[in-house]
Amino acid sequence: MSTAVSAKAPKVALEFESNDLVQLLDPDGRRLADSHYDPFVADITDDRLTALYEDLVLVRRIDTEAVALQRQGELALWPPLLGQEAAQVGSARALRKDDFVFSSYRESGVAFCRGIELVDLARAWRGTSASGWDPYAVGMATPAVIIGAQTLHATGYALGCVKDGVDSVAIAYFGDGATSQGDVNEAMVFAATFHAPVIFFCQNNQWAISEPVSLQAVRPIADRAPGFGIPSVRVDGNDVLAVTAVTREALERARSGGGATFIEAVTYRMGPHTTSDDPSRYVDPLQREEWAGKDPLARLEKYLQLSEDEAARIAARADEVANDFRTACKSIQDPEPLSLFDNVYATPHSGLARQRSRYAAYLEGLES
Ligand SMILES: Cc1ncc(C[n+]2csc(CCOP(=O)(O)OP(=O)(O)O)c2C)c(N)n1
Ligand SMILES: [Mg+2]
Repeated sequence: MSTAVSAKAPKVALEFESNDLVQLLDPDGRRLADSHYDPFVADITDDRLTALYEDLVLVRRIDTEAVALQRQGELALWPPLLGQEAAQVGSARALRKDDFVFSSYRESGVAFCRGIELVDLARAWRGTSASGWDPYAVGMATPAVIIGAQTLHATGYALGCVKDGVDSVAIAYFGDGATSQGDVNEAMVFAATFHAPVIFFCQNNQWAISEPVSLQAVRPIADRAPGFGIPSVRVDGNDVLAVTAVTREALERARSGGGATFIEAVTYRMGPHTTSDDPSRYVDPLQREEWAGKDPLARLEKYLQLSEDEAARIAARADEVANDFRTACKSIQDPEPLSLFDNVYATPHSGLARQRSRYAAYLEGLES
């Protein structure tokens, strides 16, 4: 008799509180009081909040432009962040310059906040460079496409900070799907036992390509961290103020010797996994519509009630940034094909030299 169980339906329905999110700005733009988290954002006046709103608008505009550039053949691929702007901006803007980011492929909003040049952001996605920027110049490693690997890098970097006697913090960005990877769990064991000043920032966007989060977790993902000895918090990932507050708390803990924190930013991937994906084949339109009502930009618009002039200034700035991005992207030169072999190993390698000469012969054959 078959004993196969469906992965989609857990045998025992587990009840848990799903309303336990830290939220300071609700979807209707109402400011909610929170005696624990309010002090962490006491300095964020409406002016500072407007600056965060501008970041959200610019990041969304860059993302929309990138999707258009991919559709026009100017980029090979793009992983959209639509819907996840607040999770990325709120956390990245809380960091210091000397903190260090280890991200996945979807964190172009974090990259923007770290000051990465838009042209450098476009290189890898245009397929003209293996990576885009000098990590040490901006305090952000180039994106890891191997799911979860960057959590190990972040933990190792954080331990290095302790050894160097500095109070910089490492932050690893990864998705809900990544929490099923061994690497993420191994990183948490290491971070907990060695008190590493690292933040595990999980953007639970409800999807790992076409797999819903219910196939990764039957309880909230944040609940796992305490089992490793790491405090965790679930935050409304579409609330830029709440994300800033929980990230600041985690940074403070890490800098003062309190070790790691796990943040689950609950959000939604409003677009496809990448521009190669067709989510209409698996996303329930009603679920997407429900999340559209929790949009991270709309709630700030309702709260801030910007003047027409201010809104127009931000919109014009977004157009300008998108235009610069497009121009920079189209100006990227194709590299010499053989440069592909340049940075594979630090020291020459006979096997690679053989591959290089074979490829050179192949290219010559194309010319004749
Ligand atoms: C080690 C590894 N396994 C599988 C893949 C293929 N893959 C690419 S993206 C992805 C889903 C990741 O989902 P999640 O961690 O939730 O991040 P999101 O794409 O939602 O930001 C998978 C399985 C990979 N890149 N690396
Ligand atoms: Mg995901």
